[in-house]
Amino acid sequence: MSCSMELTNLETAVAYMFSVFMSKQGDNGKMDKWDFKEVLNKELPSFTKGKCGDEIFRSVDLDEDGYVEFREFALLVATYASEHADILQALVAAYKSA
Ligand SMILES: [Ca+2]
Repeated sequence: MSCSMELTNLETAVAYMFSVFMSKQGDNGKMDKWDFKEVLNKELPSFTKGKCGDEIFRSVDLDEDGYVEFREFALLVATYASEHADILQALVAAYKSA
């Protein structure tokens, strides 16, 4: 195993996803609805366009505790990626041309 801390692009993407969650989690280690909706608008607008933040929150909060845990957040991102090939292709094209 390498001792280098150089990250691959995929590791960077996963680390960024975790850092987004960490920046908005409360003292209980979870994201409340207000911060979750802010993250949706700021970080995932391509996937959430035209959708209701409250509905997304209800579908993401799998244990129905009123908060989003990292596991629930990661599942949301993975679900968006796996179920929206059209959006992903547009994002990849934009990424490659940047
Ligand atoms: Ca929850």
